[in-house]
Amino acid sequence: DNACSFSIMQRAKNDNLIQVNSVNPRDFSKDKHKKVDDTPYGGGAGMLMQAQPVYDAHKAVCEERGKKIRTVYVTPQGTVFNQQMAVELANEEDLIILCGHYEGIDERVLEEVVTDYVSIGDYVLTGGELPVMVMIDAISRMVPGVLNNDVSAETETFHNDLLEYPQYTRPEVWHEKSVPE
Ligand code: 4GY
Repeated sequence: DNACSFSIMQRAKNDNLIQVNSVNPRDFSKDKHKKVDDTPYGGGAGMLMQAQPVYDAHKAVCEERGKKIRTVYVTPQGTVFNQQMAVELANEEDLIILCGHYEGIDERVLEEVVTDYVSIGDYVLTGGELPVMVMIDAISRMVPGVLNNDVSAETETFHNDLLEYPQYTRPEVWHEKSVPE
């Protein structure tokens, strides 16, 4: 949530256009040391997040909202995220983005709670935190009112896949280069 506390995102929150909350599976651990990870069956490096704390954290959010909530898991194995997906997800009243850590999450809980598997690109990061923040940012700016003029969201979305023309501001001549007609 702190990562979304600047500039456009902060204004969007102040204007009640978006809300960003985080829920920590550790708070749902039944272990006396608040353990949420364990070694993978079949061996291999690292640790996995256990099903129970993730499931209970997810369940708590859905119960608080009184409904099932579309749930995205960010993983390099997912469908590569694009602008159209950002627009579509921005239409959801509520959205859960599940963030993996260590080597990932026990597959059984993913089978039960995840509705969409999304990747932010074909490379591997150390955790799901950055992908989650990328998605929150890209989705939030597509919520009506978040950008100053909702024309600019529209322009960028529909004006041929993201890229605008080169732009110029004052001064009219800089390093002997004039602003084109
Ligand atoms: N790329 N797109 C990505 C990623 C890291 C182990 C699961 C990506 O979405 N996520 O690289 N994630 C892994 C690290 C746990 C997430």
